[in-house]
Amino acid sequence: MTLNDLKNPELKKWLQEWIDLCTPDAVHICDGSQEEYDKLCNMMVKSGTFIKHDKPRNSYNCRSDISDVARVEGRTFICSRREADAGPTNNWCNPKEMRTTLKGLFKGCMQGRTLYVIPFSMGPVDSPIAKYGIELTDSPYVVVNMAIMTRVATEVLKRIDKGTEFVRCVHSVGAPLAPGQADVPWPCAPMDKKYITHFPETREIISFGSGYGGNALLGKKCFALRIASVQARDEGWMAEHMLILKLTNPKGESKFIAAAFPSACGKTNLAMMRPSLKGWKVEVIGDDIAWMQFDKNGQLRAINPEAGFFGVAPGTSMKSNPNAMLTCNRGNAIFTNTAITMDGGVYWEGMDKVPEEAVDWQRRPWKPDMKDADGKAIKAAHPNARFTVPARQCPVIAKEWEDPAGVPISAFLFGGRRASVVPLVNEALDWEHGVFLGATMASETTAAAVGGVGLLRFDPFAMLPFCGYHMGDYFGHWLKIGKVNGAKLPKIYYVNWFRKTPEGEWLWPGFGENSRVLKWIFERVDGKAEARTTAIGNLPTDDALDLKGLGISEEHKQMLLECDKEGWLKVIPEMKAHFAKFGNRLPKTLVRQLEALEARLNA
Ligand code: GTP
Ligand code: SPV
Ligand code: MN
Repeated sequence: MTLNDLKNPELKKWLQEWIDLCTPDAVHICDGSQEEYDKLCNMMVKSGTFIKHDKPRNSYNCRSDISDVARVEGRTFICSRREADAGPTNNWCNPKEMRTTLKGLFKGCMQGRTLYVIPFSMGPVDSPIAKYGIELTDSPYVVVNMAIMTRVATEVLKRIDKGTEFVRCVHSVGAPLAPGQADVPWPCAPMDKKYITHFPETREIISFGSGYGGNALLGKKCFALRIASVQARDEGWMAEHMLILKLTNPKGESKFIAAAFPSACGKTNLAMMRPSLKGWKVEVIGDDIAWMQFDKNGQLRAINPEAGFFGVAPGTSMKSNPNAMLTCNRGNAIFTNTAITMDGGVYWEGMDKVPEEAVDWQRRPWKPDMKDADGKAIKAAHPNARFTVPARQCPVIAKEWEDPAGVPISAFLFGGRRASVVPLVNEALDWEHGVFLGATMASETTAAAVGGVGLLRFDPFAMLPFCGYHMGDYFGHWLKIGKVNGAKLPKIYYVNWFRKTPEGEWLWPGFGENSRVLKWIFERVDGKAEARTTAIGNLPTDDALDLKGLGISEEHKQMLLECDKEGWLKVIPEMKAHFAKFGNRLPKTLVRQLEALEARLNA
């Protein structure tokens, strides 16, 4: 398709305005074909952006600029008309002011580059839960990643041209090329010129200056969470930072579970885990985002709006996450900021075999024993190095993963990185208590966003950086979901795989062993497994959790499964301060939940 084939005057006007402002050398409308993908990858090999791997097959390696390695929360803005609608957890900017700033930045920003028009669907093209978008970008890296992560198709553009609504996404790396100026492998703009902006009322995203992950692949966090959360609020559904998995017991009975963990806190790993428990099976529907609606029978159904995995590479191995490794090994992958081995393969920290030599993510020679000036080991891969792979290649992709109707959800899990206080698993007393658990979730920060790592912060529902409106109203939306007439509500659990001993060792082996917790949850949903009610919720009774063969000491088991009253009482003032931020938009129900928790702890 070419620009001349388009008939929709609004669509044409929007495209033309951006073309006129950005002044690219050429415009290319993407069709999502393999041919197009191969052509762009070859072009990037020639330009020095990509290196082709010898293995896995048809895979590429890409190293970003060292200043452009993760999401930039400090440069991310919600430009709602009223400041109060963005709420205390978002950076707000007046939309008029932001548009003026962006106009200045975008003027001529694509000089020397091609503007790609990417028509994409979030979710199976024909699903009633799916939504469409168009991303304009001057980054071929973004085009090929979007081709894996979303469904790019001419059919989508045809439907948009006929009037189907879509989210307008505009992206530039913010690095125009003067005539004759040579390009760099990873063009981007300096930090103070990066802007990841959202206009919730007009369903628009405009992103400038970064080429990395959620800053640039606009279907992901910008659309599928920040804009979609606003659409979900307005239309009565849910857009959540959740994996979706299918859990099957030894009898062959299956349940679907969705789990919200903050960035780099274990969603991809849990979604495709290989259970250590015999006879149990986990299959994946999605590893990062869930869109959910009630069907006419009151059953909550979820789709994965994405089509690929943009997974954290470090820590991924045949031992920790064999199914992610096997997905990558099938080829068609893009590795960003990993190391390259001397025989043309890929390497990152935590992979099974450490090479004697490699080229690190900053293109420097690397050896395992190398230390920096402070004596710290030099990492071969960036801690937020990622693989992009098609979901359909995953050996444990569930057969239902593209079902347009979605899969029925039986349980929600919340979780995060907590070295202390939070037990291995805790069942909410009811929906409202579950919403309280989600609203008071906290987790240690990770390398998925630029900033400090390991700092404890409240991250309600793992949505702190992703909720496109006032978080107090978002809590209210969750409470409202609980009151939908005839709704079959999922049971809610709070899990923590990241407990540590006072000496700093992991208390829980995690990964495939997390199946022991999934088993308990499966059986609780069926009303079978035993629990004891404590001040913080329902915890597994002493023998309800299957810990056979783990070799966990009694002392550690106690730590993992206890209600640490003292620890929780210490957190109460922090929870109060956290809630105070939301002012009068904090639902009273949550205030009552907090008071009730305090009373139970003091009882
Ligand atoms: P995003 O893609 O950023 O949203 O991350 P995610 O939530 O999908 O996290 P992912 O599964 O990629 O895990 C992030 C890091 O945590 C990896 O280095 C994993 O190896 C590690 N990890 C995952 N699950 C566990 C676990 O059960 N225990 C421990 N100790 N580490 C884990
Ligand atoms: C996250 O940070 O939660 C991710 C990676 O899933 S990104 O696409 O960069 O948002
Ligand atoms: Mn994520």
